[in-house]
Order: sequence, then C-alpha cells, then structure tokens
Amino acid sequence: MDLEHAASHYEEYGFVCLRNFLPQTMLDMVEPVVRTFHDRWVEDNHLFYKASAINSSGLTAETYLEKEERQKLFALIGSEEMSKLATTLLKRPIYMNSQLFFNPINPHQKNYWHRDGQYHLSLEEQKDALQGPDIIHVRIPLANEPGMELVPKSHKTWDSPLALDVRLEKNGHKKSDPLPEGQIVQLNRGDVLAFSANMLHRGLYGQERFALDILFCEPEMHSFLNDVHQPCAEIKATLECLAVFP
Ligand SMILES: O=C(O)CCC(=O)C(=O)O
Repeated sequence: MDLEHAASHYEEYGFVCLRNFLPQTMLDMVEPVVRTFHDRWVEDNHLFYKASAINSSGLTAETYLEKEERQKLFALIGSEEMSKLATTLLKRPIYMNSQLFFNPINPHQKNYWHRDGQYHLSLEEQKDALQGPDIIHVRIPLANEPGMELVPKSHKTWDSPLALDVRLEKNGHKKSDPLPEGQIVQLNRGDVLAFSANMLHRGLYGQERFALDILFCEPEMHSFLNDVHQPCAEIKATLECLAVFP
C-alpha cells in the first residue's frame, strides 16, 4: 500500500498496516539498543515484570540509555520513512513518547480490550475525544508476532453495547472476551502498524513479541509532551528529518 492510500485507510478505519515498510538494516541498528533498554528496565522493575508487566515506556529518556544508544532510536524516529508516515497520517505530528511491548511472564495472562483514554477520561469525555485531536501509535515489531486486534472505525464511533460491557467488565463480561467486530492484524519484522489511541484495541500475546511503539500526537495535545523524551540539540543535528520534533 502506498502512503496516499495509507492516509485514506487510516482515516476510514483508524489503522493502517504497511508491510515491509522499514528496512531490516534500520531494525538491526535499533534492536540491540532496545534489548539493552529492556534488560536494564527488567533489572530495575523485576517484581512488576514477574507479576504482570506487558510493556515499558520512556525508551528515549536518559533513565536507562546512554546518548549514543538513544541517538540510534532517534535515527529511526527521525528517519525519512517515519517522518513521511507520521506526516501523512497527521497534519502536524509531534513525537511524544515510546513504549516497548513484550509477552507477560505468565503464559495464561489474558489481554484486554481498551481505548487508551479510558484510564483518565469519563465515558462522556471518551465520546468527545472521538471528535478531538488524535494520538497515533506506530507499532514496530522487532520479531514476528501475533500482532494486534482492532475494532475498525472505532476511532470515530462509539462502542457496541457488548464492546462497552467487555472493556468495562460489566454485566458478567471480561475485558479479554472476544468481540465479533475485532480484526486481527498479524505483524512481521519490517511491517509497521499505525493505529489511533482512541480506537478499541488489544495486544495479542505470543511468539517472540518484542515491539517498539512510537507515539505521535497533534499540537493540541502539547500539554502531554515532556522534554525528557525529546532529542537534545546534538542528537537533532545528526537526524535525517526534524519534522516530528517539537
Ligand atoms: O500490545 C499490547 O499489549 C497493548 C497495546 C496497547 O494497548 C497500546 O499500544 O496502546
């Protein structure tokens, strides 16, 4: 799919998957850095990791990585490929933060349907958010993985009664229950999946799941930005594109 079609697919369905979008050489550059981050993060968070963790965040902050290591992550975020994708999907995308998704230690741990906003917004605010500024996840699997399950068009439309019961665990439902409208997007290394944080989604655990997730927001969400995740001037000077940085 070319980027023009990607934009219209994203607008209509709330997500778009681009197969073989990133060169393996670029992934080879960032993977060792991401694995180093993960090892250091696990060491620091081993109780949480053992209990239930499925993700970490803040890879581009100084907490666990040195400048030379972070520079490689920014080389991906500030690459021509990523800038083109982000500026195709959002008018003025701003790099916000990064996350890493992995498998829970407990192989029986269930995943969960959600909209990102539900943890800090009321139901009315969540409805309003469907008309408001967007936040995009750009999922970059570093290994082949089961991928994500998404409810197409839910970035602009409210939940079915069943979906609402499921994600809120009401009326006897569990947030891991199947939703008939869910669409699975399996992902391989090299693919990229962009999806709206507003939409109903859940991660699928299994295989060697190890996926970077780069978040871009629109300028209206600037209050959510934190300088600690942004590149310093010295790193910026090395990047291909600066379009996605504030
Ligand atoms: O992959 C997952 O486990 C969940 C992903 C997710 O919810 C997100 O990126 O917002």
